[in-house]
Amino acid sequence: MYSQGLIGADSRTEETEEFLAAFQARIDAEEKIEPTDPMPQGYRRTLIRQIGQHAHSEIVGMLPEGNWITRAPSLKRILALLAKVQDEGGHGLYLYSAAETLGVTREQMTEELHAGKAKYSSIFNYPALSWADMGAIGWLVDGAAIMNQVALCRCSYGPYARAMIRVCAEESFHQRQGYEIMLTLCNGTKEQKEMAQDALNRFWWPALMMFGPHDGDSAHSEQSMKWKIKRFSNDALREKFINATVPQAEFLGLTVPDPDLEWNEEKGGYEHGDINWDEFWRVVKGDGVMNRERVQMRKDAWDNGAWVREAALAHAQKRAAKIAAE
Ligand code: BYC
Repeated sequence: MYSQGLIGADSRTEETEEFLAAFQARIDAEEKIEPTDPMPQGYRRTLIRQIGQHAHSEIVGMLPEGNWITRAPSLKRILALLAKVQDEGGHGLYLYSAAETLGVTREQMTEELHAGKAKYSSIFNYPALSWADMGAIGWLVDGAAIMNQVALCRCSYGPYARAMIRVCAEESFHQRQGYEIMLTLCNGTKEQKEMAQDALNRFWWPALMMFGPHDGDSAHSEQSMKWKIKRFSNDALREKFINATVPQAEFLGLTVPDPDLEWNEEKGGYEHGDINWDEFWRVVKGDGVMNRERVQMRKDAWDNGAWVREAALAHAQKRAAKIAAE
């Protein structure tokens, strides 16, 4: 299989100082690294980890919203939500394909997710309790995802950077549909506005956690930024997100649930309260409210879909045999 060949190519390439310096020079010159280019094992491993986690986040991320499709309040809302959830499935597929160019198979990545070995975004381990959560997820979760992914469009690895361009275009539609749900609720009855405020209260802090641990606790940031996989640090993106989102909350007439949030004129940005990092690590390590249920749903979908994969394979084999016999 070609992917095995790629891994082999790395292990044959001795990582001499000259090799590493030449690779870094390509990165510094803003050249894109392509699948068949020689690359350090660490660069390959980092990308497989990050792209794999990103793909899993898209696929697991379909679950909280998928659950609301039949309960959306109008035909228009059903159509928009259905389209959004389908887009997320598509994003997962581009990302699994991008990771496959690095020599890992989709089956391996799926097995790791099901075994609880591969991570996915912490945000999807929180429940979606009300219709307003569909607004908050689109507005805040997709809003945070875009803030991170716009930077990834300039990632040094070509297939990942190119996948991100399409993903970002679709995410901006997702963000707008979420904000529009919030706007409708905030211009509605007192109960609807309270529902929107409640969703903001529950999703604000988990959305900030999506950007990852503080820079000081981020194991991979320094090397990933040197390799231009990441272009901004976790804290820098989190601050950009807060600065962009607080005025949007004000426009909705909602209160951001952070009493310490304060504009700092000097730095031209907001100061914010402490993030509950104990909660973050608990959720990342598998002990959030929804972790077990989310992984079980993915396992069930995989098992229940086995017949589809088998049928597709049998059909392809039959066609190939027919063509060969012609
Ligand atoms: N959740 O050294 P660090 C979306 C892990 S969803 C879970 O800073 P890195 C969407 C991290 O993996 C958005 N784990 O790591 C879909 C590492 O653990 P390992 C998905 C987290 O990689 C549907 C450890 O903590 N977006 O689009 O340099 C509907 C130390 O962290 C989290 C992406 O995945 C977290 N929040 O930076 C709506 C973007 N944060 O691997 C929306 C691509 C950290 O050593 N990924 N960890 O065991 C990235 O940009 C980076 O991987 C991160 C973390 C900024 C997330």
